[in-house]
Amino acid sequence: MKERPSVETLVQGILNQDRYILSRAITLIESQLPDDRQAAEQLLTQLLPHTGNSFRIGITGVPGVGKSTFIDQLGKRYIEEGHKVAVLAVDPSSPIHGGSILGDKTRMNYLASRTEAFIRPSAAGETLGGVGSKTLETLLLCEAAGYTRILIETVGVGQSEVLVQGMTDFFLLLLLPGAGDELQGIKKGIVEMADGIVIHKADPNQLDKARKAKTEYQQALHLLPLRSDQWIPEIVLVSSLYDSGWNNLMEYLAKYHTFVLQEDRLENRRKQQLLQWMDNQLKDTLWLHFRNNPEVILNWDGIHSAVKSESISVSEGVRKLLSFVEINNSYR
Ligand SMILES: Nc1nc2c(ncn2[C@@H]2O[C@H](COP(=O)(O)OP(=O)(O)O)[C@@H](O)[C@H]2O)c(=O)[nH]1
Ligand SMILES: [Mg+2]
Repeated sequence: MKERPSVETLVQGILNQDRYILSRAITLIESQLPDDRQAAEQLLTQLLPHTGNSFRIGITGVPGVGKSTFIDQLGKRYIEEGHKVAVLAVDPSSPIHGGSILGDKTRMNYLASRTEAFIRPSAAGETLGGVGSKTLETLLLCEAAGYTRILIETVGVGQSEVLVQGMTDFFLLLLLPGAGDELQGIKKGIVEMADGIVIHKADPNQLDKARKAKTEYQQALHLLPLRSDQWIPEIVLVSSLYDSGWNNLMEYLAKYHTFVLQEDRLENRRKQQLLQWMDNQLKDTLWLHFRNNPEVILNWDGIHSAVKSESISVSEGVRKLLSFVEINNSYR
């Protein structure tokens, strides 16, 4: 293992838009070692003033809907507009640096060959909040390194889409033509989270189905309560294979971007997100603190068995476990 560059070297390298240094810094962010954690925090604090200057787009949908292929196309268009594009992928079901991202890279041929693009899988942490907070920190580093479009791919499983929605400015849901929610394995609630929907793989021979799906989802969207920011999500038909629908989509994204840049909307959304992150991290930290308490560890199985065999109630089990840590008495 090569020695870690100093925080100062990392800061300078990132501000100079050095991709190698950016990679090293992300590795540091992902490290669980206490020393590294401390360095990572210093790094982030120093870079924070240089962050925030990107349009952050989250892309979700079931495996196989074509997210990676779509991102390659989207990234290409942004590069043609003069942007630098970072692609992060969050897949809590795959181990760090393993599995699906290798497959994903082969779907991102264009981006993989461009120096204006940076592709990085996001490490799976131990806790859900862990996965998300590393991705958020990685996103911030990419911004400091001059990336102006950040695309985050996430699989619509587990809670990853909630986390990714919580760190992006625009959350895009990719759906397939000709299948209802249930068939697509889309969880209830994801449609509500979306700032826009793409019916993907709307190839020429799928257009009828795609239009029908659009009508159905439009009806579903109409039933949702009006959003507090007044934005009305729309549905765009896109085929990445046939290169169609892209002008509409690019216009739509630009329209949203203009919209959020007005009246502090973006700023408010990001502030809201930050507070949410803090709460999540606090919950995770409290939970880890609790679970690592020696007495809790010692008594964990016994109390669980007691609840299972109904010799004590759930509340009593909770009370007993909490009695090992110092938590305000009002919870007991
Ligand atoms: N027919 C069609 N197939 C597509 C389109 N976009 C992607 N695909 C294919 O869908 C499959 C899954 O794509 P991928 O990008 O890996 O999906 P992901 O799992 O959501 O990231 C691949 O075989 C792609 O070639 C499209 O617009 N039309
Ligand atoms: Mg993929």
